[in-house]
Amino acid sequence: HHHELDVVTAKPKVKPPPMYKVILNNDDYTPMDFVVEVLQRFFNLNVEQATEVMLSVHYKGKGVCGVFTAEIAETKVEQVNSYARQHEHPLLCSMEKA
Ligand code: TYC
Repeated sequence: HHHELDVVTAKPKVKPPPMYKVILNNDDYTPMDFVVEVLQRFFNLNVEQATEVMLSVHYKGKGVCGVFTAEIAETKVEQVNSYARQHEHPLLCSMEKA
């Protein structure tokens, strides 16, 4: 329990935190312009970037909005799903380990 005193020879063992991809899932009903707005609002994408991600989701089934630490990713997922439900769209945001 005196490892903390080994200030000179101990190598810095700082590991990066686990990262999570925040995912948008495609559906048949959410309007494309709403998805673009969500991507701009919650992921700070410009309209061109947001349109690119939206179309990728539309054609491939899902797409990555961004990569974040666990707490930030969880908050994004909650905010997007809450916002979509408030607007009565079925848009689903989820996360998976990067
Ligand atoms: N597929 C939807 C449509 O045709 C658009 C859409 C894109 C929905 C991305 C969800 O995450 C999504 N209106």
